[in-house]
Amino acid sequence: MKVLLVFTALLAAVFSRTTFEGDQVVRITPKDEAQIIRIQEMIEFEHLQLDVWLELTTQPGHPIDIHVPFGSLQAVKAFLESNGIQYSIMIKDLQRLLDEEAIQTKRSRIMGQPRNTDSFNYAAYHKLDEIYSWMDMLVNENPTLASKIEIGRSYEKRPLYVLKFSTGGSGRPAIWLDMGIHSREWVTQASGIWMAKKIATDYGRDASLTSILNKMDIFIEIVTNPDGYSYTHTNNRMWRKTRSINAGSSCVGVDPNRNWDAGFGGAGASGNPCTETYRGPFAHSESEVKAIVDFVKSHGNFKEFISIHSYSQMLLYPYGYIRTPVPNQDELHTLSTKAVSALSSLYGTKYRYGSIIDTIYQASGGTIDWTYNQGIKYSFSFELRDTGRYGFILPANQIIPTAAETWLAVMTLMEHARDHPY
Ligand code: BHK
Ligand code: ZN
Repeated sequence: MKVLLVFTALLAAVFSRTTFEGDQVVRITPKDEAQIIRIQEMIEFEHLQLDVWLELTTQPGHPIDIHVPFGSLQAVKAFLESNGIQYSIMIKDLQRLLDEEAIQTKRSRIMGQPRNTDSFNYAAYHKLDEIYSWMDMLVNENPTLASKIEIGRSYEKRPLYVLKFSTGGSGRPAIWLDMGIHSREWVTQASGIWMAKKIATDYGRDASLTSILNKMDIFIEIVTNPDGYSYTHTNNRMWRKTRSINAGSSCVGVDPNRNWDAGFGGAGASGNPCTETYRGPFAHSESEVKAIVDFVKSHGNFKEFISIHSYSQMLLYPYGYIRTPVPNQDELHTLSTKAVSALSSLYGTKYRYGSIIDTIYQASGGTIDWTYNQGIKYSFSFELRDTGRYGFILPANQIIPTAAETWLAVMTLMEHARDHPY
């Protein structure tokens, strides 16, 4: 009997979904360097199980959002108060927000399986198999424009699919877009779906997109981290990293945005597998990263690379691992001004922009630093909505507005690449 009980408990531990009842997301605003150091110490205290959602910058006066488990709340608040550090509660009960999201997702499913990409619900979050079925429908409906390429397999052997939009030619200059390299950033995959549909719809109708596609190919990897994405649906909505097993550690996963061979192992990443910014054992150790590396190298003609994250509303360009400005920083900055202004023209959404290291913080081993160093001089990263009210749990009714406004910025970036061949 006792053995059975222990076994049942073990099973529950292995298969149960992580819940977040009473957990809060706390926004902390340090007023000086000393407070930043205290906060950093608190984050590194593993026992508290803190998960940094957003570090705006490591400068005084800029907020940090931290997901605090229920069991650590008292200790964290006492610590902050005793150090005179200002904080506010962004999310009062994380699980309540997740339950609401799950209800919305279920509600959207009563429509049943869509028969084509027109009846697909773009205003809802979808599971991996639904997204993969949607890809097949899109390709079937647009056989002369769209195709699907499997560029590799994830750690758990899921296919890594890239949609290719091409009107012909061979080895044309190309534009890359990826979403969901951090699996919990759900609005990014959802926006990717919307954008791919937009491309299929607008080709031959919208003059600017048509002229882009008459010169260049567009590649989109919508679910860049499918193992993580699947895990966010089945086990832990807040999963960020890959799902690879780390030798000598019980902690799972590598941060795929610290795993690239650009300043790999430097400041702005962690060597501890139990952190959310673990860089991995070596550069390109993650098959999800390696697949893109191999694809980009063998293609050899990518001119623009756009990697999409959420949240915090920012448009970023290299570098993240060093302070040295890139040679075409002025061009990237001016272009960012234009892109952000196009974005805000739709709903007034405000974006900050600049280099990664100046705008967020030092981050080594990041995607667009590697692509830039490969010679892709139009390398950008977005951080989509919002600025923290919902964070990663952005309500589904914001998917289409987010995708539509972002698309205006993406079009601006693509038009620039079209008009400045190199
Ligand atoms: C974005 C692009 C390049 C380097 C860093 C970032 C910020 C990103 C990160 O990897 O720390 C923050 C994040 O996931 C939320 O999208
Ligand atoms: Zn991210």
